[in-house]
Amino acid sequence: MLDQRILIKDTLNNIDKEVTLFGWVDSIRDHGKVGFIDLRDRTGIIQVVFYGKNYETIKSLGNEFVIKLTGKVQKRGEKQINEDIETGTVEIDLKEVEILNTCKEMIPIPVNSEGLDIKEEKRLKYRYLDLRRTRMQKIMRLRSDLYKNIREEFFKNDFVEIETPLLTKATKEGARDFLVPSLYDAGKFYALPQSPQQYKQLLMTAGFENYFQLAKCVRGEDLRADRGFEFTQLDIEMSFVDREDVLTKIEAMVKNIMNKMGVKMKDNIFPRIDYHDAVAKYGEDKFDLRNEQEKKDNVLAFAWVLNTPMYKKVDKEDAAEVEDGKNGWTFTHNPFSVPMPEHIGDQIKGKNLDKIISTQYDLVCNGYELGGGSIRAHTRELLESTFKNMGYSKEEIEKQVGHMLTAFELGTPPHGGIAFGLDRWVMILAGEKSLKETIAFPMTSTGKTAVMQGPDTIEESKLKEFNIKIIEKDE
Ligand code: AMO
Repeated sequence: MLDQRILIKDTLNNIDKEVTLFGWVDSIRDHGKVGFIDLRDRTGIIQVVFYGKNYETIKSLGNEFVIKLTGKVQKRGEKQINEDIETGTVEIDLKEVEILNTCKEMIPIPVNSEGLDIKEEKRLKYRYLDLRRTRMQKIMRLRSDLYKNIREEFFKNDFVEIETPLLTKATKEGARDFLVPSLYDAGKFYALPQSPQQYKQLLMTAGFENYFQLAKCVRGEDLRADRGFEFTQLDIEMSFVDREDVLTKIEAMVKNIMNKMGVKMKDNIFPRIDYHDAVAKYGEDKFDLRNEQEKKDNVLAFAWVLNTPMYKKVDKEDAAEVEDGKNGWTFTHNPFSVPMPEHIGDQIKGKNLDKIISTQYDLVCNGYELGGGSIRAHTRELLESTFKNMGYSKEEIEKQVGHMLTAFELGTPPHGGIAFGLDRWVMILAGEKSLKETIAFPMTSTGKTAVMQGPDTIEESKLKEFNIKIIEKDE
């Protein structure tokens, strides 16, 4: 099949030649003796003209039929040129057409529009159709391009890509866990990773020094336009670095990736803003530094937010925080962070918790928190002190992070890292307002999976296998 095929974009190099094209019927305009089919493939759209030939087949065609056709590529007359499509200077004089598959007349959602006015439920139920639209095709390809450029940049800088488990134990990132019952250890549960935080630190213990991963993360937190249960991080960790090393190195790599993708950035050097100044000036620790024109041009304005407090008072409304902070104090970002060197004394003594400043750095872009990270605890004393400061007993610390403490006593180098939200990054690059526009099969706003309608009930026999009993939920 494929050896006969040329792509629509290549018709321009085949003028006056007979070609074979495969694709979908984007639209048909039938004027009786003469008519037009707009044919679409992954590279574009082309106009096909028919003059009565093959009329029986053409009459039975509908939008989104899958067809194979042959015909001659011919130049259009001056007046017929269509500036809106790349192949607008040519058209195909149809010779033969073959139907490879049909499409029901009442297609559930139109695919030749932007799609933003269609109900979310419908778009996600028929996501495979929704993804056919040009806008979604562009975003998915943009995402793929970002991944490619990230990988190239990290490999160039001597990083190694390593995968970490999906079925694991609870990881503390401040949200609630998604649990998976064990089939082989009845009554026990795996937790899906909120991030690969602990594993990436253990990879530093393991001596890899420069690690990255495009990692799936899962968190039970309130859904918002820029937050999903499931998302992807560009996760990074490096050994023998301090805060300045990470900021310098990561900033250079982010700029290289953006430059390669032809993205305009507001600043050559990303501004660094103190957390307290940001909150005083913008009301929160994320902000948009662009002016109106830069917003129209989709310029990216990156900025670092530094010197965030290490601890905060527990928000009693937040179930995860209540669980994490036993004595009313909890971590602001990550319990594995360390304070700035001048605050380590207070940290170890458990003094002035409200004044301890963390090594945490966040990278803000166009009003969103794009990434965050820190220098980590790499000794038993440092990690234990954080948990002690949140009111944990020795036994509780051991149960929570005993495995990390063990590793820290076996030659763990000083290290630090960062993670970026890749869905958010694509969303910003594409100028979209919702993460869902950047994910092939996202969940609905109420947490239902696209197309397949999960979560689902399971049969009684399966429950038995897992040793699980469903009880009525207390209101
Ligand atoms: P943090 O929790 O800040 O850090 O996450 C890093 C980045 O991941 C993105 N992100 C999300 N994107 C979509 N939906 C969500 N629910 C969601 N939650 C987070 C954001 C955020 O900036 N382990 C640390 C990183 C580190 O310290 O190295 C962590 O996960 O863009």
